[in-house]
Amino acid sequence: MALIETRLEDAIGTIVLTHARKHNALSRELVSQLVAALDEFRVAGARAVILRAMPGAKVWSAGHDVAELPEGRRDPLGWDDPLRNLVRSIESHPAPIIAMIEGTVWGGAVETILACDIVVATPESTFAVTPARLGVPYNVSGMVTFMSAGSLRIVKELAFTATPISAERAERVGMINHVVALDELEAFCYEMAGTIAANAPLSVASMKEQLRVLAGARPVSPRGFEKVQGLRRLVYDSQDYAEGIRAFKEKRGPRFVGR
Ligand code: LCV
Repeated sequence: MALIETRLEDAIGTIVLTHARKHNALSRELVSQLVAALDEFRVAGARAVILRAMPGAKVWSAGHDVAELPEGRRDPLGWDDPLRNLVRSIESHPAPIIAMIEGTVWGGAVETILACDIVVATPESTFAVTPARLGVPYNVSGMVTFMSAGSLRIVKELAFTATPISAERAERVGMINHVVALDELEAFCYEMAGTIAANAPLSVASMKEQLRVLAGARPVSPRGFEKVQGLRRLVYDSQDYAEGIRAFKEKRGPRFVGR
């Protein structure tokens, strides 16, 4: 079943998330379709890509498909997790990707749009970083994505509170590029995409990759990485992690006990 729509016009690729029934949850299937679409755009020589939900979407994406998260004793965000594959595909795509946002954005979908190169959102849009609400130990490269998009203080507030922030606040703190009224959003994004597409694609692609390499360069020692992985394992082996996943599935608030 198609969970996205794609088109390529004047070297501008468009991907529309169309799985509204599940609020575009980033399932393995949806992610595989997104990654395939980006591959097709790369082969076709797209010079800019717009990633959006369907017009009128109340939820842009509800984030990782919680039903596909392990219920414990396994890293929920390991290397081959769909969300990790999606973020890497976005970051390594040669053309700039503009995330065109209307509606609410949750969890791994916030990381997904922050991995995009430019984020343009309506004033009504919100962004919630939710691992703490689910009891999930977010992963190291995901934390780097957040740290590349906002100051450490802002990332801490988003991660520790797990509450949505407005597009206006996200723009004010530099996490997103523009806040644009809904009736101007599409024209604004396609005009920017056209400007990018008219520039030298090799220059743009090399600068995108340079910025990825430099932004992702973090001095973490093997011992430091192993310590972080050990801390994350304590979380995904915990009762609280199992409780967070179970509470979501049972549509109730979680009761965390700190073990
Ligand atoms: C699977 C879903 C989802 C969903 N997965 O509609 O960043 S981390 O670490 O947290 C990472 C692991 C991650 O990204 O986790 C997911 C984080 N996302 C969230 O916490 C948002 C969860 N969703 C919601 O809070 C609500 O669905 C919102 C507020 C987005 C929309 O609420 P609304 O009342 O409009 P429903 O909740 O009724 O959702 C409609 C259907 O989509 C499913 C949900 O289970 C329901 O399916 P059923 O009708 O089969 O029950 N759904 C929503 N989000 N992330 N499935």
